[in-house]
Amino acid sequence: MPDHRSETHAGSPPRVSFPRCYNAAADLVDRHLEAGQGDRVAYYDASGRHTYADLAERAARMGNALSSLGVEREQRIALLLLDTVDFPAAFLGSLRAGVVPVLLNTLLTPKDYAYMLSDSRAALVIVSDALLPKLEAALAELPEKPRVLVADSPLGESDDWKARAEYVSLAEVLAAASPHLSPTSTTPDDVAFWLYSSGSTGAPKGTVHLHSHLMQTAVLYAQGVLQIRADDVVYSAAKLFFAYGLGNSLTFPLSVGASAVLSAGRPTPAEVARVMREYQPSIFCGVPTLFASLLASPELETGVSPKLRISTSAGEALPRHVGEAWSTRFGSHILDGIGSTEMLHIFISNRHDDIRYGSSGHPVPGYQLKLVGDDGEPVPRGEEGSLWVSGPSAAAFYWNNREKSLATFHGPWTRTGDRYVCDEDGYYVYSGRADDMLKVGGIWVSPFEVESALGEHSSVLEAAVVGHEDAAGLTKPKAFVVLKPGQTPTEALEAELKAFVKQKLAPYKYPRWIEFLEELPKTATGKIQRYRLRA
Ligand code: 3UK
Repeated sequence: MPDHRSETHAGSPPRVSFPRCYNAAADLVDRHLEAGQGDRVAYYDASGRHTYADLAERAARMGNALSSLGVEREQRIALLLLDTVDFPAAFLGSLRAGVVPVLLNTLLTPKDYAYMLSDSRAALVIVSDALLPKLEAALAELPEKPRVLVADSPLGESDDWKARAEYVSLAEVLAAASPHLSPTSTTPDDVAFWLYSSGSTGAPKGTVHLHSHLMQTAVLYAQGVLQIRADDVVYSAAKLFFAYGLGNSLTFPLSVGASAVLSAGRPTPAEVARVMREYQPSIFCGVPTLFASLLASPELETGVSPKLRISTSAGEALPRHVGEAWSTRFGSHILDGIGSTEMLHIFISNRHDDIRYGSSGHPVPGYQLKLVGDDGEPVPRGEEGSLWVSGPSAAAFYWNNREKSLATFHGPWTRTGDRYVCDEDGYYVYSGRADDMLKVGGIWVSPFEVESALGEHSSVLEAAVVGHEDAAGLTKPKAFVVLKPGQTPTEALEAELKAFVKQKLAPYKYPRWIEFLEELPKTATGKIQRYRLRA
């Protein structure tokens, strides 16, 4: 497999070039074997360590097993898998065979899976044993049932499925398959995999990505900005089914021959601390809620991972105080960056030597941005606008959804639905979703800004702000607040929080009502469901 060249000419963005015949799975794995690096560790998981040579063999067996089960090139299969080495093997084996894996979020409901399986027309599902009951409930709703391959996982509670004729054991088909498989002669533009992206309205959209997109994100973001190296050990608390986790735990480490740690369980503070202690990762990837809860819990003591050199945060904006507290406590920084399922990974990010907490940083070289006003014209520097992004990893389209495709993908440009300000120094500062903005007294208020202000109060764990009608029918901010353990909601605290926000922000932005909750309603990927709070 020819090597990639990322060429940088002064003033022009880096370009990654691909040969006409290109298979991403072969590119990510075979080059390390060809370079005599087959003995290096690609993955650590509960079953042990897995070298690049092992991974190559598993992926080849997987591709052959799919063919033996009648799955053909360009057909879709669904992966409903926890983070174990079976996930990269299934993903890479599919791509190698030209089969298109559809990555399913493991936290969804049977109803969601029924929709995604019928929308994608997946010919086969590879499911972790622990998730089989949810899949079964989904399959009950489908007129045409896909084949089901079941993978053993550390979370599997029973082996009862092994006695059922309709289920095939993944371990058994892999053992029976040949360990050699030449990569299918795909092109950089061939469809490689799908991810489902859920919006605030409508059904989730199958977001179609191409073979070239993986290496684009690896070269532009991971190598260019994150500066991942062969001696790194990556631990991403964000799982592989999420575009963020797929890059962190698969594309990025494999692109340079580094190692990744996979953990099948929920990333609780205790679990994160265990992995940190046991594997000493040099790169840790999380989401803001996790960084905040790690800081608030006693599990993760200072010095737990002496090799940690950098962490990344994405999914939602990292509050400034969280980044600062983390840096102080652990002596290494968090790089906040914004990415999306549509763009596959991060396209605006902070840098090792240039971190401004409270901002997403600068565009990742290779991506172009524009901030436009309501008239569709670029806004002046310092003014808020809708963010559009252009770059070589943008999804081709949404499957089976012409209307949403047209609304999001405009030639080379992708509409993010986010509102941003580019400040005097060129830092991009997130100011909320286009669809969550509030007009208060005729002036825009970003709920996010109010949430960050509340988050800076020492009693507050997290907060969500939505628009709420007052007696006059006018929209004003309302806050839902989750207090830190040990704090009690009182009227005095409510008054204190209001005064706190008034003093931090323009006074009209303060929440007129505060409701205390045990937890915020969130999507399976951890985003606050403001529509549920509005209801
Ligand atoms: C929001 C952020 C502020 C923003 C993702 C990294 O989150 C990812 O993908 P999704 O499709 O959501 C995309 C939307 O999430 N967002 C993400 N990161 C930030 N807002 N600051 C951030 N740092 O609204 C964006 O449009 O779930 C993140 C890599 C790959 C991803 N898919």
